[in-house]
Order: sequence, then C-alpha cells, then structure tokens
Amino acid sequence: MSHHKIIFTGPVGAGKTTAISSLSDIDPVRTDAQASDETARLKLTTTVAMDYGRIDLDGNGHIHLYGTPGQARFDFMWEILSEGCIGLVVLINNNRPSPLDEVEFFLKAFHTLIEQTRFVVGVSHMDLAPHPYIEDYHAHLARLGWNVPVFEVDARSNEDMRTLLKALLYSIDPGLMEPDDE
Ligand SMILES: Nc1nc2c(ncn2[C@@H]2O[C@H](COP(=O)(O)OP(=O)(O)OP(=O)(O)O)[C@@H](O)[C@H]2O)c(=O)[nH]1
Ligand SMILES: [Mg+2]
Repeated sequence: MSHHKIIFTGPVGAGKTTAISSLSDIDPVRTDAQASDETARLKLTTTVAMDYGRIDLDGNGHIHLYGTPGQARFDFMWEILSEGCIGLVVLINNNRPSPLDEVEFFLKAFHTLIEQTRFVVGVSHMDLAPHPYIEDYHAHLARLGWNVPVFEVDARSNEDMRTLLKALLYSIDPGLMEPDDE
C-alpha cells in the first residue's frame, strides 16, 4: 500500500476547495468560514485551515489531497501542509486582475517545495475570462525558468481535475495513476 500527498494551492476563489471535492472518493473535509474583509466581495466562505480529500487507488493505497487557504494571512498553514508532499497543484483564477502575477507569487511562496518535487498549473474560470491564454502562462513561466504543464480547468469538473492530477502524477512516477485508473 502506498500513500501519496498532493497539495492544492493558489489564490482566493481559484477553486481549491471545489477541486478537492470534485476529485475526492470520500466526503471532503473543509474548514470554510464566513469570509470577511476583501474576500467577502469575491465569495461567501473561505478556507481558514485546510481542505482534505482522498483518491483510492484500487486496493493500492491512496492519494491524499490537501488544499491550502488562499488568503496570505493563513500562510503559516502553507508550510505545515507542505510536509511530506510529493507534488503541488497551483490553481489560478483567470477572472482576476493579474493572474500571471498570482501564479508567480504562489510559485515563489512554494519555491522550497517545488525545488524538491513536481508541480502543475491549472487555470480556472477561463469560461468567464479567456485572457491571458495558456500560451501566455507558458511564456511567463518560461521567462522565470519554469517549464511546467499548464492546463485550462474548471474546478467543478472531475474530468478536468483528473487530467491535471494525472499530468502531475505522471511527471512524478508514471506508474502512480494509470490512464485507465478511472
Ligand atoms: N465559472 C467558473 N466557476 C468556477 C470554475 N472553477 C471553480 N469555479 C467556482 O469558483 C468558486 C471557487 O471557490 P472555492 O473552491 O471555495 O475557492 P478556493 O480556491 O477554495 O478559495 P479560498 O478557500 O477562499 O482560498 C466556486 O464557486 C466554484 O464553483 C470555473 O472554471 N469556471
Ligand atoms: Mg478553499
């Protein structure tokens, strides 16, 4: 049996809590609380500690999914949650003023982790805001020295989130989550 831990991070409203709920085989654990200050203008609740969900690997262990809070005032949780993690998913909301700056901010915040593990970027809300394009993310990240997969995702879609997660797991260990492991 093997156990693997993946972290979902990114700004408020990117869809971390939603993505873990879309992927999880168990009822996810959430720590959403009523949003206050600026976040309340974006949505009613926000994660204050973490999300947790789990994917069962057909009698072969589990993939544990942890979501961080998006708000920087809870950034102490980012380090706590990073412990023992094998890969990072950065979710970015394209319908925000500076999504390219946000991806850069989160990759820099998690630089210790990404130097030791792999990461992928998922861009949500492209149905509402198609620009910047996926190629713009590639170009921006390449300028920063990161050649990394970037996918358009809707965090509400199990299929989109599985595709993103599989890309990450494949880059860590091609045997972890087989393409037909549905
Ligand atoms: N239109 C649209 N809505 C989306 C998409 N992805 C996620 N959502 C919605 O965006 C919202 C995301 O909210 P959360 O999942 O709570 O976001 P979060 O990243 O956990 O935010 P914090 O915990 O506050 O950091 C939810 O209402 C989702 O239904 C997308 O691609 N398009
Ligand atoms: Mg959340």
